[in-house]
Amino acid sequence: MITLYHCVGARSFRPLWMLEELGLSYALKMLPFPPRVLEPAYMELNPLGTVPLLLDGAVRMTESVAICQYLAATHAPNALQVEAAEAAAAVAQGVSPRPAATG
Ligand SMILES: N[C@@H](CCC(=O)N[C@@H](CS)C(=O)NCC(=O)O)C(=O)O
Repeated sequence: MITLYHCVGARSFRPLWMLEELGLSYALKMLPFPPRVLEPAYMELNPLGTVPLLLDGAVRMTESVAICQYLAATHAPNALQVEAAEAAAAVAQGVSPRPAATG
């Protein structure tokens, strides 16, 4: 069973949207923001204190973009899956965080 820890307005919205787009069943754990202050027990689950946190069996992930790629890859085939290498490159380029300025 997939479990997603989420705060309103946080980047955890990315995997939440992905789970909905894929039509997967999951448990959603809503947390107050910031969880490290308003829900200190959460630190036992995620010492980073950040959201998202995705649990899927033995898999534990805390990076929103990587979680979306993981869901697309592991819950294939699906409409969001990318077959061709060129398309995969474009997706990876598109979802990769870019530094604000590289001088
Ligand atoms: N690099 C992570 C960022 C995770 C992150 O910093 N989440 C923020 C919300 S967007 C958070 O939980 N902040 C609360 C805190 O640091 O106490 C990602 O892209 O998913």
